[in-house]
This record gives sequence, C-alpha cells and structure tokens, in this order.
Amino acid sequence: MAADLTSFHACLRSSSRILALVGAGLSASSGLPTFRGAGGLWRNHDAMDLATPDAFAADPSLVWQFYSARRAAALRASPNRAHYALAELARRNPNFLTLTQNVDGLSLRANHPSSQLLHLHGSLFALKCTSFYCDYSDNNNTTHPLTPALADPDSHSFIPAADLPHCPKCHTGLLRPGVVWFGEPLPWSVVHTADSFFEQGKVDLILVIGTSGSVYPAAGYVDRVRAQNGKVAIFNIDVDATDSDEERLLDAPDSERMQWIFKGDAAEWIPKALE
Ligand code: BJW
Repeated sequence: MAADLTSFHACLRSSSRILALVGAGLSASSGLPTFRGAGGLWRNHDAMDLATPDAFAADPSLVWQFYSARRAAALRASPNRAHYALAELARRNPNFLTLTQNVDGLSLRANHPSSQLLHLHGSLFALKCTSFYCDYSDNNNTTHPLTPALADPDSHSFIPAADLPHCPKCHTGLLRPGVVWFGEPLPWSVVHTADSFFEQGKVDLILVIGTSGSVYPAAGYVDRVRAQNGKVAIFNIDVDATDSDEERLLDAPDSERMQWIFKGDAAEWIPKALE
C-alpha cells in the first residue's frame, strides 16, 4: 500500500525540530554497496568482520585494501537526489540536523551545511596514527592511492606493513582510517552535539533513511525520538513491515499516526517527501 505523502507533508510543515538518521541505503543509488544483505560482501569477507580494531591488528594489509577500495569507490561516486534534498532541507530549517552513519563524504559533496551534519561513524578520508604516543590526525580526500602498494584495487597480494600508509608526524606509527569500528566509542564532540539537540527541545520528527537500524548507539536516536512522542518516517527499500502493519498505521486517526513507511529507493522518495 502506498504511504500517505499528504499527511507526511503536513507533519513536515508543522514540525520545527527535525532529525534525519541516515545509513548506507542513502548512497545505494550512488553505486556504493550497503553493509548487510546483498552487496555486504567484499572479496568473500563479511564487511562487518573487517570493521573492527581486532581485524586491523590481525591483518592491516587486508583491512587497508578494503578501505582503500572504498575510498576509491566513494571518490568515483556522486551524490544522488536524496543527498541534495537533505542538504536543501538543512538550508531551509536551521533546526534540522542530519546524523549520518555514512563515511563516504557524499552529503558534504551535496553541500549539506556541515554545522547541521554529524558524522557518527567518522570518515573514509580521515586518517589517524595508531601509535599510542602520537596524536596525528588529518583529512585527505585528494591523495589516492595513499601508497603505491594500494594502487591496484583488484590485487589480492599481501602488502608488508612497511608499504602501508605511515604517519608523516612520528614516522613510525601505521596510519588507520578515521572511521568508528565496533567496540570503539563515537566521537565525543558528535555525541555531545546530538545530545544538545535533544536538550534544546522536543524533536518533532525523525526521518530514518536507508539504515537497518541494527547498530547502536546510532539506532538509539530513533528510540529517543519515539520516547518523546516524536513522529518517525522510515524510507527503506526493504522495510520489514507487513502490509497489515502498514494498513493499521494508515487507517489510524491522525493523532495516533506516529509513523510513515515509504518503501523504495531513498533517492526517489526523499526529494518527493521533502519538497
Ligand atoms: C535502501 C536502499 C535504497 C538499500 N533506498 N534504502 C546496544 C545493544 C547491542 C549492541 C550494542 C549496543 N550498544 C553498542 C553495541 C555494540 C555495537 C553494535 O551496535 N553492535 C550491533 C551489531 C549489535 N556498537 C558499537 O560497537 C559502537 N560503539 C560503541 O557502542 O562503543 C561503546 C564504547 C563506549 C566507550 C568506550 C568504548 C566503547 C560502534 C559502532 C560502529 C559501527 N561502525 C560501522 C563501520 C564504520 C566504518 C565503515 O564504514 O567501514 O558503521 S559498522 C556499519 O554499520 C557501518 C554503518 O554505518 C553501520 C550501520 O549500517 P547501515 O548504514 O544501517 O547499513 P546496512 O547495510 O545495515 O543497512 C542498509 C539499509 O539500507 C538496509 O535496511 C536496506 O534495506 C536499505 N537500503 N538500498 C533505501 N536504495
């Protein structure tokens, strides 16, 4: 059953404080694979198994090849219509904040105001020194590959540590991608800014776009909005909701209609929903 765009538009217009929680599905139409389900495998490895500090410690060659290939893919990709529509909503409404789990940089390249965009899981283009004694960090979306050994994305050859990216400051530490791996805390400043947004007033509406909602603490922001009786709009190509659930939602009186489910490509739905 089609979701009710008219009632969603009315809610959007009457909402002042709005959040978006976005995930890999937002960039799927830009050609970047999601993590779970189809496309979640990289060279027969589950992408989730590579996104851990233990994986990097055990096999930095494999993990750097994974991230180097993703840097290349993200640099080749272009933002899609949903990235631009979210950026436009941010310009229209200073009380709109996007919480992105994506590390691909496409929202920034769609000119999403950076003050209204929080990168919960870091960036493919951030680099950090792994040496305990060194505080080096930088952003680099211009150099690719980062070392000659990472030039061939199809190479399955083991790369010796000496040929992986090293810290230009201490000259000894291995660099790592500045993304948030499982078991690592989200950046303190990002969590603080998101918390402040909740403290400044009730969040009327959250747009949940292209995410499985399976990773915490990110998914917890939806629970926080629900707990405040805020409304939830889900945009997902494969929503795990039965037709009867949708019918129940759509048949409910406006006052009880707390949720919209828009099934399909976010790049199609979001521009229509936010116009
Ligand atoms: C479309 C579409 C189209 C497709 N249109 N839709 C509470 C309960 C249980 C566990 C935990 C908990 N709190 C913490 C944990 C542990 C853990 C966790 O959540 N585990 C779960 C798996 C159970 N969390 C953590 O470890 C976090 N850290 C932490 O909690 O630290 C605590 C701490 C405090 C103090 C000191 C120390 C520690 C960190 C989580 C970091 C996640 N990192 C990753 C990798 C980032 C780097 C990289 O990109 O490689 O982030 S994992 C991966 O999942 C990535 C994503 O951002 C994240 C979310 O995935 P996403 O975006 O939802 O993608 P998919 O593939 O899952 O879904 C895509 C969706 O799009 C699907 O639904 C499709 O249908 C849809 N779709 N095409 C619309 N065209």
